[in-house]
Amino acid sequence: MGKIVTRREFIITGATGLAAIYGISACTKSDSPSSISESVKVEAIDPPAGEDFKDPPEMLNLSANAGVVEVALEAKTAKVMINGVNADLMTYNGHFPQQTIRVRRGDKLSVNFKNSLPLTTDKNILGYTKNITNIHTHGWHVSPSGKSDNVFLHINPGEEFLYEYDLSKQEAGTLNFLHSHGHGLVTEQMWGGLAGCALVVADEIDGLSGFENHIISLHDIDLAGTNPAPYTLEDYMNGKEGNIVMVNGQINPVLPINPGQVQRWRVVNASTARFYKLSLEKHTMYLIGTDGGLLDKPYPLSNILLTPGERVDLLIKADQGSGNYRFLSMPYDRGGNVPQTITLMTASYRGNAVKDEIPATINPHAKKLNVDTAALRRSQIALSMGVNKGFINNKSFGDDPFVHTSKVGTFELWEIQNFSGMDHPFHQHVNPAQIIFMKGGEKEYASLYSSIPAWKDTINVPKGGSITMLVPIRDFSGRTVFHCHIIEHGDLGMMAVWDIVK
Ligand SMILES: [Cu+2]
Repeated sequence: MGKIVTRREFIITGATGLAAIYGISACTKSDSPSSISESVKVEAIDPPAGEDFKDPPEMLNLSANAGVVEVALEAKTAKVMINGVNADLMTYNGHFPQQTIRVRRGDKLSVNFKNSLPLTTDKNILGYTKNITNIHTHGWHVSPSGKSDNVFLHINPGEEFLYEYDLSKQEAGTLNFLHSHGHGLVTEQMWGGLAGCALVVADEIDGLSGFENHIISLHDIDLAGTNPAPYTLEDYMNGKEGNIVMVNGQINPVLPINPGQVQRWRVVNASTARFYKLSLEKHTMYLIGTDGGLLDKPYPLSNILLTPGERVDLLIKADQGSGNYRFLSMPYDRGGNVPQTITLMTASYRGNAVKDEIPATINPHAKKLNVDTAALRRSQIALSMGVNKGFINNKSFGDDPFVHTSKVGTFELWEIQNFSGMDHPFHQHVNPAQIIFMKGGEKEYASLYSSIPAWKDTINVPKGGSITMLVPIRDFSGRTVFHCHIIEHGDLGMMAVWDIVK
C-alpha cells in the first residue's frame, strides 16, 4: 500500500544519468533501508545558466470584433524538447509551455476546444479512463454552469466543445490559468504537459504599463524514456515532484535586466505538487498582486511561498552591483517531499543603466472587506488523507462527495482545517476570498496573507493547521468544486461539490 515516504526515505531512482545532463548537485547515496543501489537523494538542483529567457507564446485571437476574443484550443500529443530529450507530451495546440490568452474585463471569450488526445479504453492506476478531458479557468470569477467554467463536462477524445465565458464580473489586472479538470485524470494530464495557458486580464490602472513585463510559468517533470514518468499510488499520496524544473519549459533561462531597471514578473505555479519558495539572490521582491487582483501598494519581501495553483505579481528592481543573480526556490518542507534548493532562472545585468522606481501605490481600489464576521454563517471544512484516498469532511469525491450549499449574495466564513501531516493548498472555484486568520505553517506567509488586501483562490493550509477565510458568494449560481491543488490529492478525492443557489 502507498505509505507516505518521509523526506529521508525519498528516493530518486535512476537519477545518476540525469545528474550529468542536468547539473544536480549534492547527491548522496541513499541510506534508506528501502533504497536500491543507484538511488540518490537530491538536495539541490543547480543547472548551469541556459538559453535566453522566453515568455510563453501568444494565442492568436481569431475574432476581429471589439470585446470578443475567440481562440482555438486543441489538446493533442506532440514532440517537445525537454532537457535535451525529444519528449512525447500532452499539449494544447502543440505548444509547451502553452500559449497566453489575453482578454479585458467585459470581454466575451470563446474557446473552440477539441480533444485530439488518442482514443483509448485504458484506465489509469486510479481506475479512470484515460484521455477524457475538459478545461477550467482557474481563478476566474465567471459562471460555473453551462458552457462556461463547468468542470463537470467530459470531452471525449475526438469530440469538440465551444466554451463561452462572460468576463463582465472578472477583476482586471489578474494572471489566472486554464488547465484540465476531469476528475481522476487531471494529475497525469498536467504532469504530462497540459500545464495550463496563462490567462491575462488587462490592467485598468496606470502606473505599471511602463515596466517590462514577463510571465513565469513553473513546471516540473520526470521523463521515462521520451514519456512523462508514470504514476504510482505512492506518487498520488505524496504528490509527485520532477527533477526537471522549468521556467516556461526552459531550464535555468537567462533573463537580461538593465542596471536600475524595474521589471514585472508574473509567476504561476503550474506544477502538480511542487511548492516553490521564491527568492532572488540579494534582491528585494515587491509583491503587487495575488491570485485575484492587484494590491494597494508594493509589499517588500525577501521570499514568498508559491504553492500549486497560486500566482504572485512581483516587481523586481535591479539595484545591486552588475552581475548574475539566481532566481531560486528555497527548501520548504511541505511533508511528503524532499526540501531542495533549485535554481529556476538567472537574472543577468546587461546594457545601459536606467532610472526606474518602484511605485508608491498600485491599485487604489484594493481593500480588506469590511464585514461584521460575528453574524456570518461559519463552516468547517476538514482536509484529511487515508489509504490512497483524500477526503473533505470525511467524504472522498469519487465515492460520495461532500456537498456545501451557499446562497448568491451572502458572505460566509470558512474554517479549513488540515488533519494530515502534509500541507494542502486549498482552491475554491468561481469566488476568490480574503484570508482572515491562519494557524500553523510559516509565520511570514500567514502574516502576509492575513494582513494585506489580497484576493485568494488558492491558499496553503499548513499541516496540522488551519485557515479562516471570508468568502463573498457573488453573481453566479451553479455547481462547482473546491479541492486540494496538490492535483494528485484532488484526484484521490480531496475535493467537494460547492452548490451555489440563487
Ligand atoms: Cu493536498
